[in-house]
Amino acid sequence: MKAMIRGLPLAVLGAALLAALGVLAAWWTGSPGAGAQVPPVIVGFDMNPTGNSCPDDGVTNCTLGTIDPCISVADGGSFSIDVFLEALPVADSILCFSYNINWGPPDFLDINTQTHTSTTVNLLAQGGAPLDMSEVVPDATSPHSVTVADYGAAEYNPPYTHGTLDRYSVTVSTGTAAGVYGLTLGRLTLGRDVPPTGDLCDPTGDPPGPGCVIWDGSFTPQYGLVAVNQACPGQAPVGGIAELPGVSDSSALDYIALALLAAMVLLALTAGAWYTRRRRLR
Ligand SMILES: [Ca+2]
Ligand SMILES: [Ca+2]
Repeated sequence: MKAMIRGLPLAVLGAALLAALGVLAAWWTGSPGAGAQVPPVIVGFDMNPTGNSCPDDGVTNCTLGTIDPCISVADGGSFSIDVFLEALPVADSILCFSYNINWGPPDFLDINTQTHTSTTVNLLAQGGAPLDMSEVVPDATSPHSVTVADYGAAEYNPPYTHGTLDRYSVTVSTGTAAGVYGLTLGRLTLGRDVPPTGDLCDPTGDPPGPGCVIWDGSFTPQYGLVAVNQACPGQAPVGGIAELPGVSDSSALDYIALALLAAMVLLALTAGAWYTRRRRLR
């Protein structure tokens, strides 16, 4: 019995050290909360383009301001929106992009103008054979189909990790009933020239590529909202990469793992000191 009691601190010390090593190994090797997780590419609507700009100098990253989930506007009113990109892999090679903007019913929106240049992926300003096959504007009927491609060689992206993909000016149809309406993005693909990894945002492609997170009217929380003749629902705008879904969660798990590790080490040191003191007293 005495030997068992005397052995207890050693057992506690060993268990604590093993537990600490286990936590450290789990954290290091990429179990949930691994620090090495690659953030997903985010594509979505910013309902107020203020602060979004791309210098297009081939060096300076684009600027992405606050991502506004909603705009409040009277029927008949006009405003601009951006389709934005966040967490684009550096030095990727986007050769084309395509998507649909969907709205309604009701058919509450007209798209007046579209701009596919001065953006993060400025294919139309690159060499080769750029081609804009997007639906013409004005476009008064959903969906609005966008396809921009470079049929020449791929030019690798400048070190742009975020910014805008396109900008639109739109008008809410006169007589639209008061309500909150959402825009959604469909058939989104960022075609790349780096086989066999597949196209970005296209998990069903051949080969399948990594999917993207789409911040639109179907996302939780909702983005791409147009509040007609009423205020936007209570929803605070968020800014840039700090709000990347998944990243903050994994960071939180990393912190929990580190805290557990610290607690285990402290326990091990305490047990060790107690055991040493007991041996000295004997
Ligand atoms: Ca904005
Ligand atoms: Ca259309």
